[in-house]
Amino acid sequence: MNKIQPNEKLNIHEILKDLELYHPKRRGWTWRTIEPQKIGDFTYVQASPSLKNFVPLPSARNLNNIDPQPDAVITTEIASGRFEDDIRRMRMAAYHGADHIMVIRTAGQSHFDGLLEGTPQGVGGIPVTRKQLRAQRRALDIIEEEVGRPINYHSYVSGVAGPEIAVLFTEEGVNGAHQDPQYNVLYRNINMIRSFVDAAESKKIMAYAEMAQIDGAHNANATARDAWKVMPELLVQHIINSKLSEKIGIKKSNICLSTVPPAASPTPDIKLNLPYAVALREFFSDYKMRAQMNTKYMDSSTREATVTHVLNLLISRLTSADIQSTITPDEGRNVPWHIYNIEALDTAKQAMIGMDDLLSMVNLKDVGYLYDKKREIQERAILMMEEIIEMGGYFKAVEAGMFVDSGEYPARNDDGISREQDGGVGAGTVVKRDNDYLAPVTAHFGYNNVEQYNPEFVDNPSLLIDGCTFEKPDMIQFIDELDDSDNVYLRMEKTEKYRTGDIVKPEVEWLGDGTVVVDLFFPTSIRIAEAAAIEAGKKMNLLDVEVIHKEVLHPSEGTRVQIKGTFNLDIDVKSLVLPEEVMVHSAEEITEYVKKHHIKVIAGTAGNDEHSVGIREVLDIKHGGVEKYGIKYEYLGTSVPIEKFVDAAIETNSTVIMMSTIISHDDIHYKSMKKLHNYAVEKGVRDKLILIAGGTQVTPEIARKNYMDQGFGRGTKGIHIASFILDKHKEIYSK
Ligand code: Z97
Repeated sequence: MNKIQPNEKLNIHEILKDLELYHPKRRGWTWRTIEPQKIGDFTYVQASPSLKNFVPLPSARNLNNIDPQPDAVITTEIASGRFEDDIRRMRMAAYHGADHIMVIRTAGQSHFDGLLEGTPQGVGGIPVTRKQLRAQRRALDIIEEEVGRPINYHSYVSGVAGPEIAVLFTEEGVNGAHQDPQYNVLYRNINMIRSFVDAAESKKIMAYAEMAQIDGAHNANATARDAWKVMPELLVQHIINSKLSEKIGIKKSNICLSTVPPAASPTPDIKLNLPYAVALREFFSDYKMRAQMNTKYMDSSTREATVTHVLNLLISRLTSADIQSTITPDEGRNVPWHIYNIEALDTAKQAMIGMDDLLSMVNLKDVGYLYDKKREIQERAILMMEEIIEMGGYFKAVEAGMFVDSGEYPARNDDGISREQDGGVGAGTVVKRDNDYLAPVTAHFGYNNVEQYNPEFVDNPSLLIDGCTFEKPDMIQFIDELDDSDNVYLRMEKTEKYRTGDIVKPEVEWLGDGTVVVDLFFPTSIRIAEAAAIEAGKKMNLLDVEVIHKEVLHPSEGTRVQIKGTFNLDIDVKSLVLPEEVMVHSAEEITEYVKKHHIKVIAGTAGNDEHSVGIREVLDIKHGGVEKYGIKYEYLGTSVPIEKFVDAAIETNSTVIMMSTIISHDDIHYKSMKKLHNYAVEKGVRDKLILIAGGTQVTPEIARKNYMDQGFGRGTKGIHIASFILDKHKEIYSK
């Protein structure tokens, strides 16, 4: 199973088969190929080659479905708790332009002093295990082949089993990882000495495997009370982790700073975030930037989160981003809605392509506010570094609560996170290596007395045993499952009927979960609207109804509420009546037919409707309208009285009426159709005329119910209408 067609589903059973024999085909991180692209009429400068298979942005429909790709690697975080479901999501994400897929680990895994095996279900993430990694990396091999671009697979080298995880990742072809001992110390309360010793070992391994490393400084601005005040500290945290990584041997081009614009509007976003971004890029110009959006000020509104994301993307384009992360409002809502992952990927792609080559048109000023503010942030960071050195170093500074304090350095609020040197998880577990210590393994940090056996193997101790698992993957012990009540096979058995696509059910978190979201508006206050929304959900027969978002439109006039609930019924695909597929004839066939028959069209926009773009697109030759196939038309313009269509058809001896109806309030579009038909009947010409109605809100079946020969909705092209005219003309005139 190496290749797959877009119209085939990934077979998860196949991916899980013979996993013990699978080994990753490469190690290390891959950047996009960055080169200008000429696509259609446009040249893109900050760009990379298009994909083989993709889903373009919705409006690319009007641009020959082009899908220009920006230069930055684009990230999505996928971790629903069931890795088997996430594999399908990775494929969707790749089609939308993701080439960096980060798997969040299950809550609590960082406090496990060892590796997990098997495939248990996770909470708020995935239990990262060898089997889970293998299955996903194997699936990504297939997916990357399909989209034609390498996909970087990523997770976290953190917690008390950091080095073990780093070894596992190297063995299993994980391409990137977060690694920052400060994260362990501050947010996971893991002992600081243990964290830094483990970091040295982990980073050495990551350097060997050429993984990209992302640090954890951004967690300070997600944790601090006033995120914009921690800007100096963020620089300090970046300095500590990147210098440490570099000294241990990670190459600079694989050291990625996790940069997050610390503020979000309604603060004056760009005035705070741009100087920070410039300060950061200037200090760390040797390294890469992993730009992530701000989650601190993200609420449950997807709209608001998207605007924050776009403003963050503007910063990325005004400065730089080598990896552009997308996290979704899910981090605000804490619900894994996969659809929002895809939306966020599209947001990044759309905004980055939209702001292509911005800096060839605008300059960042190097005098005035931007310069002064940037300089101030840098000076504060240097002062903080100096104070840390004076205090006796990093450990002392952490003990003194220097980090994540809500005062802007040098101001202090004395509410920073403080940890004891001899406290935390794993305290007292670091022991000095004996003089004859020896570990015959590749990429091992620190003292290793290889000389005692063979001085020639100092640089590669594993030669002492003829190679370790890094060189000889067959030595890896693959453990399949350890828990026979919590594993992928049991989960898949329960959802098997949904796997082929013959039975479907709405899905959000897991296959077959039946979860739906409903948007409701009530003309009342927020308290009443919330209760009313839950009641409405129940009356829709949804189970487990919960409000996930609410927004006041006016304190008494109205509230918008979003609920989620479970729709607990299966839909048998065989029982569905599918709308007929629109058949199209070849251009040659239509042109030949039109040459031999008298076909003339009367066209215009009906009633009091002034929209003309849509109808012109299906008429004009330059948009590929019916004219392209030799069909002649008379265009009556906009706001055409219904009777006039028929009168003009009679007058000009026309055979077809194409009536455009864009406005749909009060179903005026369908009312106009009925009127058109009735008037044609009244005039005695209905049998000879082909009546067609089109518009963005027109549904073909409803148009036919309203006596049209055919209706055409959004996405219609000239060829669809011309093909229909051909068929209908044949039917009427060959009688
Ligand atoms: C991001 N959205 O992309 P555990 N190490 C570091 C981290 O920042 C994190 C972990 C480990 C975020 C991801 C926050 N970051 C979420 C430097 C997590 C995760 O497995 O939860 O212990 O570690 O950065």
